[in-house]
Order: sequence, then structure tokens, then C-alpha cells
Amino acid sequence: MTLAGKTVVVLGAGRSGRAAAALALREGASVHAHDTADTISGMPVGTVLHPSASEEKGRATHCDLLILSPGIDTYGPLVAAYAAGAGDTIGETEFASRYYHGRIVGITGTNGKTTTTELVDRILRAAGHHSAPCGNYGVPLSEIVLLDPVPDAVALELSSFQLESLSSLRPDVAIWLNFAPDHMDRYPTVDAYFAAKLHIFDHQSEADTAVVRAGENLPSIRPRQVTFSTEDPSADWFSDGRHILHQGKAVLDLETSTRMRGLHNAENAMAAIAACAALGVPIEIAGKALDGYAPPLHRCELIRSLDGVEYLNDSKATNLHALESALRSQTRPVVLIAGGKDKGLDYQPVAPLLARKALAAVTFGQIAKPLAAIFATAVPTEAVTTLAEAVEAARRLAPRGATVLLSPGTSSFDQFSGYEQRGDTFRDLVLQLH
Ligand code: UMA
Repeated sequence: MTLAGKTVVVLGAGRSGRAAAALALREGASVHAHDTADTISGMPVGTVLHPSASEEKGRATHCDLLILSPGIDTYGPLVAAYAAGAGDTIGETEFASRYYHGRIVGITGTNGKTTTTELVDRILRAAGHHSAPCGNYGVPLSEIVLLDPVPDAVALELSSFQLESLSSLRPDVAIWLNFAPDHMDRYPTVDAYFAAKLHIFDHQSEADTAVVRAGENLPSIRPRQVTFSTEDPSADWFSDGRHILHQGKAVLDLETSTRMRGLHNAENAMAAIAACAALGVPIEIAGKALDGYAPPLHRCELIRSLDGVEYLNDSKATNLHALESALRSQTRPVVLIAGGKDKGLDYQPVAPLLARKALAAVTFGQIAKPLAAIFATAVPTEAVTTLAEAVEAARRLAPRGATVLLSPGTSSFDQFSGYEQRGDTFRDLVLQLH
């Protein structure tokens, strides 16, 4: 796609917008950045800046190509106003992909994308690729395209926002981890969110691969499918939460080789190994590459074992689905620590799962009392005020062989600046136990 002599408008001047502008400039375009903020900073030299973007300004703007940042609603009125005067409208990821010629492992799912992206990157590197983790992971694909040398493979985390504005990006391997309702502030229905995610398969051919969790209920898709499961031993890849098996043959023991714990981490590991195997990486190399891997902080992060009790920090679980997913994935009896800000969520549906997986629960923060009333219908529950008190109570309640799991199930803003500070505080408290 030649851009020489063309006018490109980049909508949104965040990290995606900055990288897309730099790439469009490199390709010879005249580049304009529009942003609804009052000021714009950090754009590459040569970009014409248009702060205070509005629908009115959009209607008066004309360009050959409009590039959208993922945080801006593709179907909202602002984009409609700008798109009316644009020759073509695409997302930043789609734009960058037109200049990227290496192998692409695309990763989507409601939970586990970031861990899986890291695992895919790690395996590809171990197999000798010059790979990079990118996309929703934090580094826009446009930044990768601008590297010298350009990586020959990418582990590309794809959010529904990025997927909904694709028109040709074709992952060699697409990973579909799981699906649950999310981003309901952006999508009118759960089906609309599901449909946005399905775009990951749109441009794949029969020669490409889809790595899909068994039982995901997808419509028929073109690529060859490889399945993974923690429930169905007939899937191509199966795990009991500790051992990973490929067609019945042991590949990896997560407990002795890695710091990954829980069924959902086993799923992430299987998906990553399966995806890299589809790209030609020998399974033994893929399995070995995960030796010593520790998942990203705050996502069922194993902090330590003390007196036979494992302490996991899952502070990133700021919604009900993430809490359920962490709980469901535990293979040892759990003492759950949950609570935080009142987001008006209904926690009743967690009670049966809690009864199955947990020995006890400790609630804290703004919703400590109402949450304790619900949890107490399932397991013995204590309500406390602070996270420090919660750690103390959990330690008392957890027998040898149990797991103390901080998976708050809501946001942290009643007591912390964010889930990171909450998780860091938990880690400090646990490391101080003796
Ligand atoms: N803006 C407008 N008008 C709007 C909304 C935003 O002008 O209506 C402007 C803002 O003023 C700001 C810019 O757009 O200057 C921000 O653009 P952006 O929200 O697309 O953010 P980026 O910095 O480009 O980051 C994006 C992703 N952000 C979102 O999808 C919201 C990052 O994912 C991603 O890592 C990055 O591109 C690189 O690819 C973050 C995220 O929260 C981590 N993702 C969601 C999630 O994981 O749940 C999907």
C-alpha cells in the first residue's frame, strides 16, 4: 500500500496513534492526528496536530485513509463523522499488518491473553525466531514494523476493539482462549462482543490454524482446528491442571517446571505450545521453553509456599468472571480472599462454585459485609476491613495443602490506586509472614 502523496488522519493520539503516525510518515503520507483531548503531545515530528476533535470537525475533515485507535468506538458517532470524508477506515493493527511480512500468532479470549502472548513469544524465541510480544499486550504492531530489524514472528494479542477494525490481517495461527461477557460499556449485546472477537478467523485459509478451547461453540470456520481442554481428554491437548499431554503423551509438568498454577494457566500453556507447534516448533523445544516461567504479576501469581500453603495473587481479577475463572481453575482446596469497591455486581452465582472449591472465605473492603452474607451460604466466611486483616485471617483458616487465593472479584479503588497496588500490598504482606 503506497501512501506517498496521500493524506492520513490518525484518530486518537495515544500509543497506537503515535506509532501509526510514525509508520504513515515513513511511508510518505501527510499525517494529521486528531484527538478529543485539549492537548496532544508526543506525536512524531511532522505530524499536524488537531486537538479537541469533535463530530463537527470530523465532518469537515477529508483524507485518503483514516486510522482508528482501539480505544475509540469503531461504531460511534465520532468515527462516523470522520469516516464520512475518508477514502478508507481501518484500525491501527490492520494498518500495521499491511507492512508486516513475518509470521503472526494472533491471540484472543476474554481472559489469559497476556500470559499466552508471553508464552508464545518465549517459545518462538527458544526455537530461534526473532519474535516480539505486541498488540493489546502494550506495544502496537506499528511499533514492531518500525523496528530494525523487523521481528520475523509476533505474538499478537488482539482485543475485540482491534479485531473489529480488521479487513485483511491473517494470523498464521489464531488462538481462541475462552469467551465470557465483558466490555458491555462498548457493545450493545454480548453477541456483538462475540462477533467482534470472531473476526480473528475472518481472513484465515484452510492452510492456517485455529487453536481453540474444546467446547467453545464457535460457528464453522475455515482454518484447521486444534483443540485443548482441561475437561475433555479426547482434545488434541489435555491437562489435569498439572501435566500437559499431547495426544496422550506427556509434554510438561507445570508444577515442577514452572510457577504456573491452576487450570486456566494450563490452558494458556497448552494453547501457546499448540500454536507454536503449528508454526513448526518441535513440541519438546516448546515444552522446555516454559521451564522456569512465572506468569505476569497479579494473575494467579504464586508468591510463596509457607507451611504447605501456597499463596496466589490474582489481584487483576476485577470482575466476577475473572474471580470464577481463578476459583474454578484451582486444584487444591482454597481459602478465598475477595472484596473491594462496590461495583453493583451480583455475587450470588459464585456461591455454588465456592462451595465446591473453597474451605473458607475472607471478605474485605467496601463490599466486605454484603459479600460475606452471600459467601457464608456456601462456606465459613469472615468479614474484615483491610487486606492485612484478610491475610491474617486466611493464614489462620488455611490448613497444610490449601491455597490462599486473593481474587477480589471487583475493583480496588475503595482502598488502593489500582489492582497493581492491591496486588503489591498483598505480596508484601505474604512475604512478611513467618
Ligand atoms: N481518545 C479520543 N476519543 C475517544 C477516546 C479516546 O480522542 O473517544 C483518545 C484519548 O484522548 C487518547 C487516545 O485516544 O489520547 C488513546 O487511545 P487508545 O484508548 O486507543 O489507547 P492507546 O494508548 O493507543 O492503547 C491501545 C489499547 N487501549 C485500548 O484498547 C483502550 C491498549 O490496550 C493497547 O495496549 C495499546 O493500544 C497498544 O496496542 C489497553 C487496554 O486497556 C491495555 N485494552 C483493553 C483491555 O485489555 O481490556 C481492550
